[in-house]
Amino acid sequence: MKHVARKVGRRAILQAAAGGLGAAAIAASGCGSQPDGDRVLKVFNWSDYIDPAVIEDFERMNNNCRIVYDNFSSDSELEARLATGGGAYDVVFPSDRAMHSLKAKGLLQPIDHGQLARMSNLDPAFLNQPFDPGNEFSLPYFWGTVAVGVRTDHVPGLVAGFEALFDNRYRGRITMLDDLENVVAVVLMFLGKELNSVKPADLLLAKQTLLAQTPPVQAYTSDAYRERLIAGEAWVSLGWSGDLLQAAEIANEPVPKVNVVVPVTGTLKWLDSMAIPRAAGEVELAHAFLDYLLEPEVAVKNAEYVHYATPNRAALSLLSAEMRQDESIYPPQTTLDRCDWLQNRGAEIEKIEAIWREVRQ
Ligand code: N2P
Repeated sequence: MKHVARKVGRRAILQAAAGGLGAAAIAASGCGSQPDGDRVLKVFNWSDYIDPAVIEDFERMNNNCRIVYDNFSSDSELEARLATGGGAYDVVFPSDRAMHSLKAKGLLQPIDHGQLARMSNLDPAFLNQPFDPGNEFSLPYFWGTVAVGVRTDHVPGLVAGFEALFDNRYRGRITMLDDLENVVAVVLMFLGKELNSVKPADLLLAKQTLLAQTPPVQAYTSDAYRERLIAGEAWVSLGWSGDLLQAAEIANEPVPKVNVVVPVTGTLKWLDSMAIPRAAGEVELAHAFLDYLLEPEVAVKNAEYVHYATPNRAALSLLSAEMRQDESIYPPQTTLDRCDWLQNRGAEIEKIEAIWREVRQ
């Protein structure tokens, strides 16, 4: 597989992944062809979220160290794995809303800024976030939005927001993220409410809307929607911007079939970070990997592969104009002004969890 992927490039990798072989398997297979170095770096990341060539390059440039690369599909999966010590990971990629709990539970270790030569490449606008003042435990990796992927060959007319997700005409063809906070936020926005609301009346309406939507939902998934959209199995998918754009890139040859809608009325925005678990064994190599990902050429290559927005200012100026001007990746300021982050709702999160239990039972 790796052989094919290397020979014919990125599109083939994406297509191969669409054909059932996950990016994790591809990336992991990239380690096998080289004589193993002494060191193994264990990386735990969301699916379809790194250019496999970046992994291979890092291995080659670091005495043929080996990267073991696994995927998770939710923040809770990441936290559970770190809490039980499973995987013994050296580098992980939590989202903004996960940081509070990972830090509070002591699951991350401070990043030694002195071991990083390229931190200044990062846009200060993405540093020093409320979830990690001073970037003691995290560095920004990518940011993006929650968006809707639409199969235009099956869904007529213009979809402008979240409405198609709740349209009975697409019964059995809708996929939703398997992510309670993202989904409840989206329903609240669809209902014209504040996405972080914990008001009982708002949450009751959100629950009723989600329960009514359950029959038309084909699947709750945080990774397989990409393949389902490409295959035309799903017609309307709630997903993360870059994954939907990866689907569009593949599906839209030779004719456009997938459109990515970032609602101009606003949506959820998020920022994922790179972090080093408390229990990491290869701390120095982990820092070297973080620093490598901050290298502008590497960050550009990675951004062009994953189709997410880079917080790396030095990389942004090297990005192709096509990508830089793509408003599904970098929404216009007017849209961003109407977007919001998930807030840490403390114990109130139990109300959201209770809704999710009913919807997913
Ligand atoms: C990449 C998923 C992005 C994660 N497949 C959103 N936090």
